[in-house]
Amino acid sequence: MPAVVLIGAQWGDEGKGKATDLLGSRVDYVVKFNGGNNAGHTVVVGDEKYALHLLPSGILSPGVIPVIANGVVVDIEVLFNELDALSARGVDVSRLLLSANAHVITAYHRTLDRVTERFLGKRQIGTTGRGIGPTYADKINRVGIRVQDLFDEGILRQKVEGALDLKNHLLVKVYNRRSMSADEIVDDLLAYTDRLRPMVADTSLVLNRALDDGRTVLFEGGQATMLDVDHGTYPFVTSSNATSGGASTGSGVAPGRLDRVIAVVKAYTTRVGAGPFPTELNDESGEWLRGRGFEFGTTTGRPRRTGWYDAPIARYSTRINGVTDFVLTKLDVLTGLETIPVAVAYDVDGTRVDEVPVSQSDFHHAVPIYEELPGWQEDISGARTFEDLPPAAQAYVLALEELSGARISAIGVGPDREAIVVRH
Ligand code: 2SA
Ligand code: GDP
Ligand code: MG
Repeated sequence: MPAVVLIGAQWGDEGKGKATDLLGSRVDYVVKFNGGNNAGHTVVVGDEKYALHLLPSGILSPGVIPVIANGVVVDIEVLFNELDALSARGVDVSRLLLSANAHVITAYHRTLDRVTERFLGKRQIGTTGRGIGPTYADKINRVGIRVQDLFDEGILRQKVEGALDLKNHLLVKVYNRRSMSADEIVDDLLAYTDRLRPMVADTSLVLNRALDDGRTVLFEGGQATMLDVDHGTYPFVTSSNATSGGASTGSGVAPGRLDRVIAVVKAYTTRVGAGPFPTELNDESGEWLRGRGFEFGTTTGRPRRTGWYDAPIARYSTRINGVTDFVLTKLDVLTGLETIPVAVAYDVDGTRVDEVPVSQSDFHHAVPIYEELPGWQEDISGARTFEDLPPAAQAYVLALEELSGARISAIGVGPDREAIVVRH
């Protein structure tokens, strides 16, 4: 498996960090291709728990070269804070490569993210406040700052001044805030250039050469399919392509070179931030799932919204991403239920709909049509083979596989690195 893409099938936090870490021992490169420090991946290694935001999860595997590719937006201060924190815990971070073409999150992007959310009031997206949206907006508007700009002070100053002009107008006239100083922003960025220089590379060239040489590359998606700016629940999405196509544009490795697409899917559903969520539970069952699954944001600590498994979303993910395999996570969280509802389709204004509706307003009021599957009471966290699972848990997995459109190759039964059942 020379090039593998690993993405989230739902609204994020499916356990991609753990899945990447698991594959990490078998790959040579782990590439982050979208998003920035809005991501939050928790990886548990023995007694140690690591929360990664900007860095690819592969940083924890000795021998793996972690790569931050061109599709990522990088907050340089956060980058060094995360590297320093890992170094202090004995992790070797010296192998990291950073694309010269990745865009840089500056102080004005963070400020704009927060003031825009406040301004939106009831219509807010519930962003992580890390400056992600404004940085991608500048990229598309062609007024972004790229990593390579940090190595030419004249160009950097020109670009920051150009980008700030209109923003200061907005900040002062519309948002009633103080204007920001271009000089301060430039000085802050320049302070990092010496430390950045050795890690900056043409990462597309590095990765393509690695594939030419028969190396294995894992592309690790941030956020997830339903948060993708094109295919998610727009406008309640993040501002990048979190689907498998993003692995190509976000890294400069052509689509034809990608061999497998692994989608990580939770045995139920969660979402952080605003937007439609048909199977959401606003009752004790929802509280129960949040408590048992410890569903709180890795980056912001926000409680995650919780609900039952939504098979139309899994099927949609299979279609949009070309999923070849699913990793089903957190099956252990469902232990103890008498029966487990699974959404197999929606009722939209009295009509049964089997696919995710293309109309957002239809999706907003889609009512799930549930099938009840038998639950199990046994602790499954020690299961290491499919046969170790109780018959009802096996049947649950097989039913989801049938409904979701691709094989389930591995099953998570606990947060630990070893708590996994590998089937294929
Ligand atoms: P943004 O900040 O512009 O990307 O926010 C836009 C929407 O995308 C959602 N989003 C996320 N959803 C789930 N997990 C994410 N990462 C963290 C985690 C989140 C956290 O792993 O727990 O700690 O709160 C993530 N990042 C962005 C976000 O909620 C908005 O709906
Ligand atoms: P990511 O953003 O997709 O990497 O996921 P997060 O790390 O934000 O959230 C997933 C959480 O579930 C983390 O706290 C993981 O330690 C935990 N986790 C992953 N797989 C399993 C599993 O199979 N069972 C349980 N109980 N927890 C898991
Ligand atoms: Mg997460």
